[in-house]
Amino acid sequence: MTDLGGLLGHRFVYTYANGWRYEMYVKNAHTIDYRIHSGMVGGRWVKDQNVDIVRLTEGHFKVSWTEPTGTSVAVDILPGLRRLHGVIFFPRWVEENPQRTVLFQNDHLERMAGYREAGPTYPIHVVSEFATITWAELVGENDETVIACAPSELPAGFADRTN
Ligand code: FER
Repeated sequence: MTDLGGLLGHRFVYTYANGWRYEMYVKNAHTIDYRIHSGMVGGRWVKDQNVDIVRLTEGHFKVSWTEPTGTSVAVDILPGLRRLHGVIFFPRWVEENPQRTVLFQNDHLERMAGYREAGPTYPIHVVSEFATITWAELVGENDETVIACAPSELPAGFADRTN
């Protein structure tokens, strides 16, 4: 179950059933870059997030990680079905002040660590949602140009494809 061929180097744009739109670039077997186009923390973007990636079975992958903010995420991706399911575990301080995390996180890692330590962490706000993948493409691994600007600059067509 170690063949990540259908996932590595791919860019996915997807919309959760609650309307939140995300973009994930699977940069390599242990790293993602991403942008959040809309939702509770729309406008947020991150490069070089360390993640755990496994293939559960043919065409079904799982990507899991914990952010510097303390937010944890587990995403099941089924590229062939254009289907995805994500569970996001938000610390209490993010739910209370989501705008604190809406930035290019790489430039503010110490600030995020400070917020994480200050909390409060609990109760965790759990968001479990299915999503439809509206854009999937193979761009290749370790390409720094794929996620290189803030989410507002996403070309409109990326969000509209459904097949
Ligand atoms: C996703 C769900 C949540 C995702 C990223 C997050 C890149 C990150 C959340 C956060 O840190 O606020 O599908 O994909």
